[in-house]
This record gives sequence, structure tokens and C-alpha cells, in this order.
Amino acid sequence: MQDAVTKLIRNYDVAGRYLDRNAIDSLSAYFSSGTARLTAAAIINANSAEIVKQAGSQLFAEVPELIRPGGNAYTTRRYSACLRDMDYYLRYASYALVAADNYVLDERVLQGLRETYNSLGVPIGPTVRGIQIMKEIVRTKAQAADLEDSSVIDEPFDYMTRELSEISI
Ligand SMILES: CCC1=C(C)/C(=C/C2=NC(=C\c3[nH]c(/C=C4\NC(=O)[C@H](C)[C@H]4CC)c(C)c3CCC(=O)O)/C(CCC(=O)O)=C2C)NC1=O
Repeated sequence: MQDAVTKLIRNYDVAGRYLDRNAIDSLSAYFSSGTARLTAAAIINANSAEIVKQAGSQLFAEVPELIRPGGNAYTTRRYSACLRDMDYYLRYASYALVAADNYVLDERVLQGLRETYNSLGVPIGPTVRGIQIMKEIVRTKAQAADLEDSSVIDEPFDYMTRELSEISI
């Protein structure tokens, strides 16, 4: 596990250097975005069940084949597994937001995920769409709560979709 501060300090420690101007600038950026990050995380925490449910409904409305016979989210078990996965993405996004670092996503969520999905026939495209829908819902809620800088919200969601979409060789 790592956050923006521990990562930076580790890099300077490895090089045996004092924190320089670049370090101070990136730490300032971290601390000045802190309130926005915490507000976004609080919005997610307070609305997680609703966000997952709403994103699921929207996803299945956009891609109805998923829940029809032959679809990957067809049957109650797989439908629940899909929403559970969405809940994982949302929860870990909230951790990455607070940490201002995506390491937790690599370590806990993305490692081996594409292989698992490929072996179970879980389609990546609609999963990516589901993650993006959750991002949009969180952004809308943040704007409604007058969060001035909601740009931090995109980072973890966009990171997960980028990593998941990457073409395997
Ligand atoms: C915390 C990190 C973590 C992640 C991310 C995770 C994902 C994950 N999703 C799985 C299955 C699954 N994932 C889905 C998801 C979907 N199907 C669709 O059509 C939609 C596009 C999508 C929902 C958006 C489904 C349906 C299954 C069950 C597939 C099956 O068993 O046939 C599995 C296989 C084992 C299981 O069913 O529990 C894993 C490991 N597990 C973890 O521990």
C-alpha cells in the first residue's frame, strides 16, 4: 500500500536527497487537493449502495444483452457478481482518491483481473462502461454538493478503465 506522500519520500530516501522544489510543489498539490479528495470520498461512502444500484440499472439499460439468456450477467448469481464487482471498483476508487495514488488499484484490484475476466467470459467493454457510469454519478453528486474541484474524482476511475482496456499481447 502506498500514498502520494510515502511514495515521494521513498523516492527521495532511495536517492539520499533532501526534498527539493519539485518535491515541495507536488506535496503542495497533494495537500491543496486534500479537501476535495476527502469530500469526494465522503460522498462515495455515504451513497455507495445507491451509486452501485443506479450504475447497474443504467448499464443494463444501455447493454440489455448482458442480462438476457446467454449474457454474462444473466442468472441471479452472475447479476449479483457483476454488482459486487462494481462495488469493489467504487470502494477501491475511494481509497485511491484519498491516497492520491493508484497503487492500491494495481495491488488489490487490477492484478490478474483481465485474465480472470477473460477466462470467465466477463466482457471488458461493458465493465469499463460501468466504471465510467459510476464516475459520472459521483461527479454529479460532487457538483450538487458544491465541490469546486471535482477533477480529482476522474483519476482512479479513468485509471481502472485504462488498465482494464489495455490490449493483451
Ligand atoms: C477486490 C478485487 C476483486 C475483483 C475486481 C474481483 C472480480 C471478480 N469478478 C468475478 C466474476 C464475475 N464478474 C462479473 C461481472 C460482470 N459481468 C457482466 O456481464 C458485467 C459487464 C460485469 C459487471 C459490471 C460476473 C457476472 C462474474 C461471474 C462470472 C461467472 O462466474 O460466470 C470473479 C471470479 C470469482 C467470483 O465469481 O467471485 C472475480 C475474481 N474479485 C476481487 O476480489
